[in-house]
Amino acid sequence: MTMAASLPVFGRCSHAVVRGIPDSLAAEALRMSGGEAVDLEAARREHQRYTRVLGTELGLELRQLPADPALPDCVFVEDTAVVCGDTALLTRPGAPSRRREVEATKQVLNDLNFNVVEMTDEAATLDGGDILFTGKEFFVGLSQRTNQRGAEILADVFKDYAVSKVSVTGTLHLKSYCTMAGPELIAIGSSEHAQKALQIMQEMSDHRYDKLTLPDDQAANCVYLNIPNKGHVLLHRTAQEFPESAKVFEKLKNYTLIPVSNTELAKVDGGLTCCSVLLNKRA
Ligand code: M3B
Repeated sequence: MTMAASLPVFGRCSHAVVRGIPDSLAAEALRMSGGEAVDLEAARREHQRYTRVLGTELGLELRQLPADPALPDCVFVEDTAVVCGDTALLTRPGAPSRRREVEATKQVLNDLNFNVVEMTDEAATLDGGDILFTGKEFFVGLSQRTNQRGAEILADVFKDYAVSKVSVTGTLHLKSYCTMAGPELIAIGSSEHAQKALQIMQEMSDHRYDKLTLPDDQAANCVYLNIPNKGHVLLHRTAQEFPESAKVFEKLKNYTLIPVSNTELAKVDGGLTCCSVLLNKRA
């Protein structure tokens, strides 16, 4: 008997890589603009809940990397790798102070037997927060952190997929105002910058996506997973943080919705996707 190779299920994951929050985050993490001080204890509480949701509630196998005080932004592991199928592209983060964050991610991805590719070109920069994988194609945000050369390398590595570039304005990363909220469903913020980016992505794409418009750009950064026996699962920002956006999420049918607050890391431009690298190691 022959069996058809099964198509990958969008959002299916077996493992999550997370990393601790160093004390140095409070004073030294990069931020777009000054503002309120980070309450480290509250940040760690929120991060612990995020980690428990992925590990305990959703059953993903966790790889928890220790915080490195020399790397104030190290909790934002998403920026260090782009993983699709069995291939992991280690990034060259746009901020020089973040380059060494990649080392710990490299080790864990090697341990998990991914086909690990490094971005060695010194002209290239790329942060994972600028990479939107829709299941059908990649969009790469050209931003303060990700450049043309970085985008070209990503396109070379993931040859099976179309890769389109979109300018990121008004914020740090492409995923600061859009993520996937389900298969073929793009969560998008309401700001002019976000709407413009969506319009460009739609024009460049051969696919049609549905959209979930959130009143708040920050709320458009959510984490979609497809969990066996649970189906569609979405981690999204809480009603306390973004009441109007929470109402939009609450209207989704056939979803397990998991509100996760992220008030502290948001002060240093971090969202929900930033704090994990999601992997699928099939048996
Ligand atoms: C944020 C890094 C902040 C550094 C993530 C994606 C969008 C809202 N201080 N990194 N990947 N950004 O998040």
